[in-house]
Amino acid sequence: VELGMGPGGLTVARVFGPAGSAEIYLRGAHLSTWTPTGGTPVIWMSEQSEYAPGVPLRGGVPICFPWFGAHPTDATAPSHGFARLADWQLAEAREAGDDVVLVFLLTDTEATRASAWPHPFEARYTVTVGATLSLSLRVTNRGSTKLSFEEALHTYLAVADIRQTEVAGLEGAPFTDRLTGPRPAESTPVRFDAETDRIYLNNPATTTVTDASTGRVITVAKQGSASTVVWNPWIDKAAAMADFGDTEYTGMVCVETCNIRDNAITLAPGESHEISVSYSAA
Ligand code: TA6
Repeated sequence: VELGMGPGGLTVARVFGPAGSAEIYLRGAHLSTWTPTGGTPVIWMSEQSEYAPGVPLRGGVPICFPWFGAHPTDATAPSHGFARLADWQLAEAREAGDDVVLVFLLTDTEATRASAWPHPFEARYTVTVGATLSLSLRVTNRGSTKLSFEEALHTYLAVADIRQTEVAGLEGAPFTDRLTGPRPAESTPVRFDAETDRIYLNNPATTTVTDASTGRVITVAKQGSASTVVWNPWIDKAAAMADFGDTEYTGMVCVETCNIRDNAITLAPGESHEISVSYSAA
């Protein structure tokens, strides 16, 4: 593991393990790339991503915490919470067999307490880089009152052609489409031919992302997560984002491991909760 200076002057931890390599920016503990040794990148990053203070990276694994989407009451609060804009501390970096394990920490600050979310907390994010990529976020309530929050590992997965990609594992589960509202369960895997923004609640399922154009299957296995979001911005929304190339939507799909909305987490003082997910590509 080496710490270096990345674009925009951001500090980045570069991991070169025997079984896989990765880069994680301390800003947001934001993993931007993971490549199994001998394989091709599994995590997608936009060529247009900004690397400036106050602007989240576009791609990789944004940590959405302590709210998902717009803040419920404060329109000036950042989309998807403050964690992905905060500077996390790299507390540990060690080898474990063929894997490299990194631990990042974030605790409440004057700014977060003054912001739309005045709660003492500790967040511990463990990244295990190897032939698979494992991510685990453990949040502890450091306050004296109960603490409720939303969380998401908002992962951008790389595909060769979204039009030949399907996400399986959610068949039979009802969902809410952010564009058209509650929808009945479908019996077939999710396929993409337009902007897709689906929230599946109360659903612990492992999903697979199959890109028929290359035959690659990415497995997304999660624990401690009751919600899954599947998102592709498609043409118009991609064109509307300055940090998203107009044709880049064809090369990515977000499969997000979350606890949001009805699945938000509530912790008693001193209590912790862990959400984790592992990715493997074959
Ligand atoms: O996870 C899907 C979503 O909520 C979309 O609605 C879209 O807003 C996306 O997240 C990206 O959000 P961001 O704030 O990172 O641009």
